Amino acid sequence: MTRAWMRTVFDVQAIRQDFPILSRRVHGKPLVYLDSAATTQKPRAVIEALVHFYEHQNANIHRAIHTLGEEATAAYEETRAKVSRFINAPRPENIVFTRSATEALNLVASAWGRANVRQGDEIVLTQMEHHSNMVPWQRLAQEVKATVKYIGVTDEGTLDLSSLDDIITEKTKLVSVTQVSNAFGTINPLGKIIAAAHRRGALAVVDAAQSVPHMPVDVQAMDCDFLAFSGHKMLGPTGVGVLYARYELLEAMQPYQSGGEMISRVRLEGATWNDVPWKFEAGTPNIAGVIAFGAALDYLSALGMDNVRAHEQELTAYALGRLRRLEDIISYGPQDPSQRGGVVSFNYPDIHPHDVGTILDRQGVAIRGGHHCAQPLMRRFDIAGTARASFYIYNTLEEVDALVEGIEKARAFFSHDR
Ligand code: C6P
Repeated sequence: MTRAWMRTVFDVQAIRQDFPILSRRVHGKPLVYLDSAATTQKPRAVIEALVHFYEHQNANIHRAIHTLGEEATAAYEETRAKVSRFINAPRPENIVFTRSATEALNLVASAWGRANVRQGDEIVLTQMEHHSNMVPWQRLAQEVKATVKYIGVTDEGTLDLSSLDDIITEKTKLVSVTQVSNAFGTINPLGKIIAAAHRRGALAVVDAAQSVPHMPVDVQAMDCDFLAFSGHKMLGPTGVGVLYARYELLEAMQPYQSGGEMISRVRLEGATWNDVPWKFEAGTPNIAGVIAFGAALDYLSALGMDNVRAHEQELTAYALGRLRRLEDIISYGPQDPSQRGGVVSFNYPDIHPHDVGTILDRQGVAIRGGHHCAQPLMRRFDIAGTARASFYIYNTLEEVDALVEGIEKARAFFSHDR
């Protein structure tokens, strides 16, 4: 197979050396990790940052008056500044650390939603949302007697914007949309949707769990009001999420959780709140995780997010081309790689995606099979789930070949079975 067209945007083999786990074997085969949309592997720099913190700096933050506490606080706040630069937020105070993208979205639904969404109001989502960007809004709507409306999905797996002006109306209080579908990889035209929301006076929330790790994201250019993502999907440790919000919104919002850290003064009669963003970070946060997330941001910044995007687009184009040549396979989402992230999602008509995943695992190839926490999207396509391979900076074209060989084996195995 000729690969003369491959543009080498960075040295993938050198990158692979930075990821200790990539040298392990699974069922006697070299690990081919194609499940980065679920969580990415971690480079040595991130693992070492965790160890360094616990070996040299471990202390609680924002309260200690000793050296360790001061160093830990400075390192934690430095990551906040790095996050704000990474997504071009106006200032570090726009960034709230949470446990996950899920918690960031729940924070908005709870702290902003309960105060601003009333009976008869409308919340607009899409049919392709991850459950984390659907269930919190459904619960809010049920609680305050608001209505949830959905932007539909075309047969190609893109958003159907033909009746956008009927869906987003003067009753709409908030529109919350994923930038990239975790299930199909579709990149959504956020500019159009955010502009429509703002024209009607509604706020725009972006679920960026599958975009910030994979492409340059500029919250000011995007003009969103809130944006959520997770550190573990971009080389960082689990247990760290990010909520970006416009400063005035954070100032006007009531706290999400209460307790230590988030207060200014507490009396028996009541309490006043800390400044933004700390009023949204009650209790001891994941200090080591946030600091190590800073190392992940350094790693990605050094590669350049344009390069990350170009690399994934190349892998995706190659994978789509190879999948197209497999008989009977159904591949979901737009076929144009420029309209999708580093995800390919597919099915054989008579084989359950879990079975495809199990056979691939025997070849050392890790993919995800199932509904990908997007059950309404699966229902729209009348399927139980899909098999999904998702790429990142450390994946190679040879690994795409290993995927396709594994798929062919699964196909042969189950044809034999029939
Ligand atoms: N998607 C996947 O395999 P958390 O779990 O909070 O870090 O991320 C939630 C989330 C929110 N939005 C989107 C678009 C996502 O893809 C995810 C996580 C994983 O696709 C786990 S289901």
